[in-house]
Amino acid sequence: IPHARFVSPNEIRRDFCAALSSMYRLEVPLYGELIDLVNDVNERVKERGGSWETSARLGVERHGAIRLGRPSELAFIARFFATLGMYPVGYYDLSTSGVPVHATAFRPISSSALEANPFRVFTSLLRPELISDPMLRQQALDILAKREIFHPRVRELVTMAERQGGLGEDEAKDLVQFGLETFRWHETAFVDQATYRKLDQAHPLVADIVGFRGPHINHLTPRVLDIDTAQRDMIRREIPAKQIIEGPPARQCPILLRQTSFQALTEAIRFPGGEGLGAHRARFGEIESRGVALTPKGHDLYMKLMDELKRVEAHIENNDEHQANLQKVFARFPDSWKSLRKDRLAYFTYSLAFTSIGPGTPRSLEDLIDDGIVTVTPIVYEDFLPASAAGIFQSNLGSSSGSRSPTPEESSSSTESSKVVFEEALGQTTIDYFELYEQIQQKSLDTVRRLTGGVVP
Ligand code: OOG
Ligand code: NI
Repeated sequence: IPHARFVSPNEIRRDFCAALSSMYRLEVPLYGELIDLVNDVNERVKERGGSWETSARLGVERHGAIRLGRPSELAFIARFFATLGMYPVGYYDLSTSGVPVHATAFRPISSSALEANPFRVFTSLLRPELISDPMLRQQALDILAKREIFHPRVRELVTMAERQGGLGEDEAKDLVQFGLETFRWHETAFVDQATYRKLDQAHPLVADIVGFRGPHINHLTPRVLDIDTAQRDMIRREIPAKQIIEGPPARQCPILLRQTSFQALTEAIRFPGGEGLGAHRARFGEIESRGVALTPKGHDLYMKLMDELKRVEAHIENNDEHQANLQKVFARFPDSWKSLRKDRLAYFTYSLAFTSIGPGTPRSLEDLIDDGIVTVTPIVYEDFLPASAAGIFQSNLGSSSGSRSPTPEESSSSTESSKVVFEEALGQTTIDYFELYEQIQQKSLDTVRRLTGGVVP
């Protein structure tokens, strides 16, 4: 039991997320516009009573993304996020899509922490071995070795939190305030103009990571209840939206994650020593709608149908056509909560609708559900989709040139071995999200079983 004088990690996370949102609103005014648009759509959806999921967390729910350069930066940010109750879930290898990074998502993991505030940060780490020019690779490593992305007070507070098991009120406030520094935008590059150009030619992402003194937050995504309407609203308001909504189609029973974004802004940057102006594209806006978490079996079906879609359409720019194609292909993915549950394609929690059930109660779980005694609730997908992430990266970066994708041999064996490298940098293993959903489902079943006297199989 944590000491009473400590602020709960849920509270620190909530405060940090709110502070980050305020900072980003000032940095990127278009983000504020997007938030207004999303709130507007969510209100309309709630009015027509048409959402499967309307929990209190909706209005404050955000995910962000940062890109780190050095293994030691990843190791420390893991400790920082732990003080906010966020842990590394999932491993995403983006090199298979030609993006020279791999990643995890820091997020809360228990149902109660997710309900308190589900803030997540998609955190990438540069893979310098994918910079093909060895001279430039070495130069990038030398530059990264010289930077310090954390405020000294943050280092102090994280160490203190680990030692004493938490932070007091003033310390938690400082952690939020000085923690923001790592996520802040710097208009002045960390490198001279010629170096910036070389890094940018290798890959725009390399310039974004190595060229600056910190891993500025590059987007902060709210959750929207009707992403198709939101996409149309973006276009109507002349927000430069990405063409295609990534992920599965609209459904009666939404699955996984659908995302769209507005393209990265071209921002003026300066170089040290007043060397003149440059332009950089990093920061963008994104919105997402979340559905039910799928089991490995459900994920496999999802991947299979997405592969089939690729055969139907090679490259598509028209979202209406794309959505129509998706609808056709996904007709084979069951679209009722009952079938998703019975086919074990998705995860659910089970709870008792009444505090006690009388004698003569039906005995099977299915009977209890049919009689309304046990309530079934879909578990929200809290994670990311590598293919969508790659699509978002690419739509914001233009084409890559000097960085290379792994060769096929590297690729097949590389995801497992690069995961080991990533986890070594992280200082811990990443958590398997299927296991988390499975545990949440199982725990709820155990409780129902206990409350019904163990009659439920
Ligand atoms: C991260 C992109 C991944 C998502 O929602 O899939 C992501 C990045 O561009 O750094 O945020
Ligand atoms: Ni995102």
